Amino acid sequence: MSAAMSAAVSEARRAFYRAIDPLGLAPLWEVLHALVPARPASAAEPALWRWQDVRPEVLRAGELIGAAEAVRRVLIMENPGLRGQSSATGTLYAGLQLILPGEVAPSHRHSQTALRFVLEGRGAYTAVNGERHTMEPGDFVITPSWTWHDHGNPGHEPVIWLDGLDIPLLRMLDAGFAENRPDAGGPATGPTTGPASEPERPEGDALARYGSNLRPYPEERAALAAPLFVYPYGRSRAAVLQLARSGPPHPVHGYKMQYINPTTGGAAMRTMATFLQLLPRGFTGHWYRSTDASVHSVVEGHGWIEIGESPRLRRFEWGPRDHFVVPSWQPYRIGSAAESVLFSFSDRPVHEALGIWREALT
Ligand code: GTQ
Repeated sequence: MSAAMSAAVSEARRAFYRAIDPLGLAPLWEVLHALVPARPASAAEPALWRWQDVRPEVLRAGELIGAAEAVRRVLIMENPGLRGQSSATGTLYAGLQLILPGEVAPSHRHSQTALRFVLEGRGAYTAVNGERHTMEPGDFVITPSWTWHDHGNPGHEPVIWLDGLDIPLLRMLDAGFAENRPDAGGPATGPTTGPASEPERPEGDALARYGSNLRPYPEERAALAAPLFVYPYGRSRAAVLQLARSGPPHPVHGYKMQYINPTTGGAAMRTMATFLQLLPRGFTGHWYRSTDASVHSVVEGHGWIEIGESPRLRRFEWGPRDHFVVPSWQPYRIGSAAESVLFSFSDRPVHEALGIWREALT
């Protein structure tokens, strides 16, 4: 085709697009390659939030707004490729929540599922459907979809934890519902004692019922989608440490374990998978990629991660309480300078439920 002919064709096509636009029609052929890409091309970017940079700002937020006024006093970790969307990845939200001594974050519930991973401080609790758990660093706590929950700090130190939620996913599905607890005072019929919910069961109840390799007999209908909502760090850490003594590391993942729902054996939550991973000192992982995007929280140790392909290869050095994101399908390899423990969460259960999860060594 001559240049003059192709100019005439493209002008005719543009006129056609303008003509069909008012009818709510658009030509597929202009966007097909982006709609049905050869491989995922995530708008999310590899990203790192250094604890030494973000911690002072989280504490500063505590001087500017109270937990009750904020409802949840959180600094959102926004992916640089998704600014303004409150998203760490295309489907996942991550934030750093602060609760100061004497504060209460009032009871509410929402269809989004939440996870907490405690970063710093002791003595604060999360209450889920009437049971409190007093949190220690490294504890992993679940708030299943549509369960009442509040947070409080009757202790003496500021407590900071990582919030992970499926907020962007539910936004994509237009499936977000939320409500505040009307009296926030415990059982619907019980006395009102202020904004903190009144415990209905003693602490440790869920752990005894579902977290001890036992289940209640005769079988009782689990009250929650995630009957075990607390995974104390001491136990999880001991498991990965023991694993590291009994065989060689996996070439990609080191010693990695997945938190499970003990009544199903599957992921601890319906939309988010959670992992605890030990890397022995001097470990260098094999290059790897998978379709689930993940958020990582360093618990102990020091190391590095390389994400992406040249010329856009990124390298982050990480240490305790640093956070980083690995977007979908970006190749990465992870290594350690010292024995390290990392917590992570991803949208993998959604991929698996839809039959679209993929992984590859690269
Ligand atoms: O604790 O319920 O970081 O609803 C964002 C939304 C925390 C929570 C967040 C929430 C919560």
